[in-house]
Amino acid sequence: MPAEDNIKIPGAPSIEQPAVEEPTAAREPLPPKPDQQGPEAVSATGSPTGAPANSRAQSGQYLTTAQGLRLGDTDHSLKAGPRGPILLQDHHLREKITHFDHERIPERVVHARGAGAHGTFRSYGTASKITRAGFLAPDVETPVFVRFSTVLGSRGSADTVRDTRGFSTKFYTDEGTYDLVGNNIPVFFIQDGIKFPDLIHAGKPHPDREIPQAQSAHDTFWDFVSLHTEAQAHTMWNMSDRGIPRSYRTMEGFGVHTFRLVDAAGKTTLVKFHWKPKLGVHSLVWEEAQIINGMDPDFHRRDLADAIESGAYPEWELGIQTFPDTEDQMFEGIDLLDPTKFIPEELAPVQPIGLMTLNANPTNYFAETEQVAFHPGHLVPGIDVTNDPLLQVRLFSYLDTQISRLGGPNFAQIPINRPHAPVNDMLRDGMHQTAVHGGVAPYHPNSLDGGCPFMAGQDVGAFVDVPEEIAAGLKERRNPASFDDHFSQARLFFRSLTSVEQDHVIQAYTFELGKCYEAVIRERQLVALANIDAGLCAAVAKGLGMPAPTATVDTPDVEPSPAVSQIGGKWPVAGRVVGIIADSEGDMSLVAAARDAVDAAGMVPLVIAPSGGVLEPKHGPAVTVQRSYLTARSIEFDAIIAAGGGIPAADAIPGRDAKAGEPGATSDPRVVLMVSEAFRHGKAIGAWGPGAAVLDAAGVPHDAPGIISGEGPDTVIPVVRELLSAHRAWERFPAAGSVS
Ligand code: HDE
Repeated sequence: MPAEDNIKIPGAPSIEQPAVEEPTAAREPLPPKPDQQGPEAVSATGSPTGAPANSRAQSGQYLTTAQGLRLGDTDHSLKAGPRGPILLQDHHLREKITHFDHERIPERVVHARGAGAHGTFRSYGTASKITRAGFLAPDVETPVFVRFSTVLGSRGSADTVRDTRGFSTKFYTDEGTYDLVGNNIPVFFIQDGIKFPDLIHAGKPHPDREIPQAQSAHDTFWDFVSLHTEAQAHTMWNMSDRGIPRSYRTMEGFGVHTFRLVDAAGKTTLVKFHWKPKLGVHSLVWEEAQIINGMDPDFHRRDLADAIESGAYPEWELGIQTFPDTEDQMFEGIDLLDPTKFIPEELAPVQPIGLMTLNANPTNYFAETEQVAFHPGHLVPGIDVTNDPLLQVRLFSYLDTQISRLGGPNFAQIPINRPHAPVNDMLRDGMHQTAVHGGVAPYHPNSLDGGCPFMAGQDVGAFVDVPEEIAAGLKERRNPASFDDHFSQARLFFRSLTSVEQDHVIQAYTFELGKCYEAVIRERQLVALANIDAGLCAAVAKGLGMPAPTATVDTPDVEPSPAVSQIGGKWPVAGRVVGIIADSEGDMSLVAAARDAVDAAGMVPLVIAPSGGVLEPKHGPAVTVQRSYLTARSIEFDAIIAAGGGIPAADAIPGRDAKAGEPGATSDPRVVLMVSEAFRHGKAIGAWGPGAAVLDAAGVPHDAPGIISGEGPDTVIPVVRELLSAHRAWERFPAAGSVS
């Protein structure tokens, strides 16, 4: 290192600096013992995960204690005779039980429920004009770890609740770790971080009974957001389909706050970060989401892991909206420091700057997804923060929370948190210290360790805080006047949606408020809705059986932003799940052809039959069954093909005109339920042969939108694929007729 970059103490004699190796570099932990060397790690389904060989899979020849002592018995405690008491001297028993007793760590106070994946980020280089961040230079590839999450629920709660989703990305760059800790919604409930405990206490289960779990449909949440009206815009996004994503793979991500990019000359640009999923932005419908919570609470976690394992790697483009770093930090009348506001893409287009691909599942949930520690203050040269008062509080909170969650200040040494850039800090000791630091002078300035480590200049990659001029005023607890408008962005979002999406919003408010016991809370929230949109208010009030109030504030009119709508466009169908209902009566060569065609289109075919095993047909080849009528439910499938589903002829009473489920019915009631749910949820449904009768039994008109009844897979599968690229048959949903 150049000596001139070294310590400078005014008035002190300069210290001659010999070129020495840095003695304080942390020593790597000792390598695992030969017995602990695991084979290549494999996932639960048997495929390699790509985890390192020393991932400590259970592979050694003999079981040992934590001290490496080989064990002859781990099933019986050491007792005074076979019926006698257990002896305190049983070291193995004590070690085993003590370790077990301490297996749990505190879950995250928010975002406790999550799923993670490894991947890479490749920069297009388009941002390098405005930032000196090395990982944003052209064609640089950076390893990443991403954790998606819900906010309100406990670690074991269900995935498809109505909630905001976290979208956190750790970029392991050569210049230090950069964390982009965002959400799937571009605005936030509060403008100042000091309100965060209030917001979360209101959203979490009631403190007396600890219910409801992972829900906003309860009195305390609506009490808070109806009183604290700056929360209305974010609440509106949560009540839209954004609150119930189809998959983590089909979510947008947003940095929410305005950040600052800095180029090599120190010139700054304000930016907002966006993640755009290559598969498009798609959601569940509310009834579907509720059924999933019971049928498969791990729906999103499973979807992400299955897609990665099958090679359908999810991808997102990272993009930025850029704004001049002006003195007032306003853009088109919107305060860039107000995190309850977003900037419509029509006003500031999102410019792509790189592509992220998630291509490996974690090897161990606890070690990686649970122990990963994100922090908006993990910055790299070229990216800096702004004075957004929500971001400012986050800069304190994330480091602080890890100290209780991960048991001390050394969490950066946990493998998933270790930077890929060389670390040469002067942090020492503390709980869970695993580094063996050399040297005698972990302080600065020093002469004993040769003065090392030296201070870097910007030319060798030092982080330089932007020397921002602050227009100081009074020291006071007050917001700027530009934070006062609480309703215009909720109006902007609602009026930008299509009529079908608006109907979903109306249904969501009506459901959530319908779960509130206190009439005064429902009344107060209806006033907030009146301030947002009179038609929305009237429709929700009607559903609640309450009078619609009039507006209390004069909300400014806004230009809609069609970019926020999820409807329209065609998207890749990779990884979409197609259920094929079959039974031994049908022509199995058509079922096999359908399965192969779905597979060839990059989708996942699952054959559903009366029982598991292999379907031995009357016609055609035997086909392996993936789901039985007992284990299948419509929610698992993005589209359904009915190629069977009848009750075996022997069980039906010929000629009897019976309703589904009654003796003599010709379709299994579980299949009828599956098809009628898929119909209600706007899913593509194809049918041929005996499957056509299932449509009749489910009351599905053959000519309804999104229904294709044909001769076999050749005519049906291409149409189903085309329908799936639009996600749902939107024409089947009612539109919000009563909205202004
Ligand atoms: Fe967080 N948030 N947050 N948050 N947040 C945490 O940090 C907090 C906010 C977000 O996958 C905690 O490590 C405060 C906005 C995500 O591990 C905690 C405030 C946004 C995650 C915390 C906010 C987020 C967290 C809990 C108001 C979107 C999951 C565990 C000032 C831009 C990270 C942890 C993961 C997690 C505090 C507001 C996103 C307690 C005080 C705004 C995605 O530190």
